[in-house]
Amino acid sequence: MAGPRETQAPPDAAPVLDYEAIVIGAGMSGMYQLHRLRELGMRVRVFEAGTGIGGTWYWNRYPGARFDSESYSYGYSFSKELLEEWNWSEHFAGQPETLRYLNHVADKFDLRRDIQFRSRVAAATYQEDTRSWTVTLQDDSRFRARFLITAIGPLSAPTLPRIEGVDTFQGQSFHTARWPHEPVDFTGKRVAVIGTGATGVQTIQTIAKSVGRLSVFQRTPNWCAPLHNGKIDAETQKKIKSGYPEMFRRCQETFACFLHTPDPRGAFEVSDEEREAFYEKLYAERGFGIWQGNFRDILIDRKANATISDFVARKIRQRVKDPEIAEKLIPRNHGFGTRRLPLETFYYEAYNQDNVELVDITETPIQRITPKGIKTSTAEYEFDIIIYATGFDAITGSFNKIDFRGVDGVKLKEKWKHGPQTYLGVMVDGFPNMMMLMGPHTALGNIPRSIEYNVDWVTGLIGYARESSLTRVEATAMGVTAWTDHVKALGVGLLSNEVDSWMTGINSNVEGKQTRIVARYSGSAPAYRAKCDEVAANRYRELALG
Ligand code: NA7
Repeated sequence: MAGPRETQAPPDAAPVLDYEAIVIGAGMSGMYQLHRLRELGMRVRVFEAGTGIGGTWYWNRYPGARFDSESYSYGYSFSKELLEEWNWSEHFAGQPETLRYLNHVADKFDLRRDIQFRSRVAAATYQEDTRSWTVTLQDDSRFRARFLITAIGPLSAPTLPRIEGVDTFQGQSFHTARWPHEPVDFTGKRVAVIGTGATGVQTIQTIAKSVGRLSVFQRTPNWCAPLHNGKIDAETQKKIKSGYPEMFRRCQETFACFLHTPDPRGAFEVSDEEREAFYEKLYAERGFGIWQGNFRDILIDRKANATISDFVARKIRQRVKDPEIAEKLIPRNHGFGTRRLPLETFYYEAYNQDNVELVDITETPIQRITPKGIKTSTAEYEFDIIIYATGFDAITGSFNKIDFRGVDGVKLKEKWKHGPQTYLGVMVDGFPNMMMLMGPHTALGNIPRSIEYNVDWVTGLIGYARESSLTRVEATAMGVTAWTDHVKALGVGLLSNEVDSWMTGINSNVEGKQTRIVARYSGSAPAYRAKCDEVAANRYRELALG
């Protein structure tokens, strides 16, 4: 790689740009953005910290990592040929298969030639005189482009617990999102898992059989429901292929782009027997149906929510043999589905194994990590491996790791110190020519569906700017205030916004992330798209264009 350099704009001339656009990150959004901008004939560079493409699916190699959305609803939809030639082997593909898929996409569209790997972006600074962004990598090399697109992911800044002694452990220890590329041998090992979110659940259920002894350190139990994964046979494969147009159309219509859509009935509009039968049916079905396809009011009405929470609590009691352990696995401080629902495969049964123990750290807090293991208030445990499934500094964390500076050197971190402020979740006033993919205040849901929409919208805006010889596109302060207020208003009344989780911006391991914020757009994806479409149809009049 070239050493430090800075391209200076010759006086009275157009600035010398290294690229027309720089994209930060080569995950699913960065890859697709590159493809679309190339279609416009643009010179684009993608900077990626990892050694390969794939983002989330590159970093999260922990045992059992897999989709919770149906594989076929998760892949890219933009290429018919790609849809025809790729066969998903399971309804919910594991991480290795997903990474193979993304590498196949990168090969097919020849993406790697414009991606620079092992290149972590440290800073990005806007220059008004040249209406361009200078991106500085960690090795201090610099590149200038007119447009800057962040594709840095909402869940990509892993956090370790703030527990004394984390660095002193002498065995192997891994954060799930920084899993080694080489296989980890669990055979006969004494293993600790800290954290019982979606990641912890997948890890625990997967390694429980092969480890010598597994101790799960649980602070807050989560409501989980069965994934019901299975292989896709040849006949189903055919149906999936022929049904793609209809399936993607359906994803466009549902609230959060999943295949599942809420039942129009309220939980109390049916008899007790009907409700119970409906819950049984959902519990036996694949995927997120029990969360996204449940009665329309379970995520907004406490009493409705209590009915499904009670149902799932009974399931946990049936599945876990030791009643004391079962009670510990039942959440008390939040209702079903008000945090991201982990989907599981014999997770609860793992606790029936003799080699698996549950340590409730609300009763016996962890005091420190020791060179040999973990010390709680009542016991000292020795381990060969400690796995931190402790989650991410979500949504804004990946932004805070880069020193973004807009007009007059204003820091994005400073601007967002009381929570993110955005226009459509894509732009920020004072940060011209910068667009965010899967940033705060966008519709997340079934993420690739949202990614494709966001990327297409950003591509439309950049295409319009180029056609119209615009060199500066910026959200207005008024637009940002209006959108931020709108996003906040949408969150009112949702039970999920009254619960601590990454979705409400809480992370006990990060300074300043102890107060709930509204960082997610919680309206419907169709409503989100309608607003963005309207802005585009009105030739981006809501933006400051120049
Ligand atoms: P999550 O869902 O944020 O879960 C993190 C887990 O780690 C959760 O159980 C936390 O308990 C626990 N945790 C975090 N810090 C600590 C400390 N210091 N001590 C003990 N336990 C701790 O992250 P995931 O990676 O599972 O999932 C993130 C998303 O990725 C997921 O929703 C999917 O969309 C994909 P807590 O609940 O805070 O008490």
